Amino acid sequence: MLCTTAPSTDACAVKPDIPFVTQQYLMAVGTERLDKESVVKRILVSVFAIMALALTAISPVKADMTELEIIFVKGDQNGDLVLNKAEVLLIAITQFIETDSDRDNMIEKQEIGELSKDKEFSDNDTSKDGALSIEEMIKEKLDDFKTADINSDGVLTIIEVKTFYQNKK
Ligand SMILES: [Ca+2]
Ligand SMILES: [Ca+2]
Ligand SMILES: [Ca+2]
Repeated sequence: MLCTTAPSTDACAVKPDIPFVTQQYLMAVGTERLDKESVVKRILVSVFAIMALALTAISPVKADMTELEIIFVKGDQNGDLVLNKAEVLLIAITQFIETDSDRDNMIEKQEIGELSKDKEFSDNDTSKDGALSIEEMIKEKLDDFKTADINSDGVLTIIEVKTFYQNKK
């Protein structure tokens, strides 16, 4: 078909554009494929990063990880890189059981040694009987959780945990 009308009309404007549109379509498909590949790559990279982090946590060589980071990674049961309330309480209860060597469900001063001189221990001991019960500890941890959760989204990031402990010092 010959373009006898002005180039701005449909017949003349669209027809020469077909190869260009096809080209664009192919480019778009190509780009989409690339995007999918890079998404897969990104997922793989983050999986490896998490695995490396987890391996560092259980390895006897602590590498550059602080004790806080190790507790964080170990405590992150579902591996979403944040700690929810249940995960924080599980860490706290596990620590409590490990510390309570005489199994009377109380942390006495002799069970934590030097730490009993810590302000945190006397603070936590709300009944002031010189020992810390599991209830006192859970209450304290839930209060801590609220304070540490700066953006109040119900989970703690490593940054929120670090900030909390830095402020506590
Ligand atoms: Ca988690
Ligand atoms: Ca005890
Ligand atoms: Ca948060």
